[in-house]
Amino acid sequence: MKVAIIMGSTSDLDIMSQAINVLEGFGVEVVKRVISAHRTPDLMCEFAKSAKANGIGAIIAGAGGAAHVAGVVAGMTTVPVIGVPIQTKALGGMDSLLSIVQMPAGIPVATMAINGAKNAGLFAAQILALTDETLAAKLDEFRKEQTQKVLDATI
Ligand code: RP5
Repeated sequence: MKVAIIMGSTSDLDIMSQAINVLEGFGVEVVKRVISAHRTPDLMCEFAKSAKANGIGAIIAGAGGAAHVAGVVAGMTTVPVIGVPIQTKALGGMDSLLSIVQMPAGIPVATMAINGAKNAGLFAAQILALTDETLAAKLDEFRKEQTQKVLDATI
């Protein structure tokens, strides 16, 4: 299974590349697209409706401001959608967070922290790992190394 990482603008790439790096580091195939709910609504619909048939196991959607792409995509597919609110200059990303997190009952989006793209990548990997033992082993190893780094830390 693949993970799709979509974002509202190329200006989101700096943050969203953290999700790309995590997933590609685990050897997960990543489909990357700029898709805007407002600027390319037809593309967004086409992408969401074909995601499952295209072998996408999780969708990570990053956007800032009036960040609607995660929620609208979630309304058109049962592939799990993970939303990443991107920090904004005007409102610090609270606008993005509130645009993504408060979904109506029935259409869930797993909302990460503001700029939380790394955790989005890890969360998508954990979803795929439920049916992929090799990936699950890589995640276990990642956790062990992370724990060891804390244990080894000196101050
Ligand atoms: C959103 O507006 C994008 O996701 C981006 O975070 C923000 C600004 O977009 P640009 O004006 O940089 O294209 O749609």
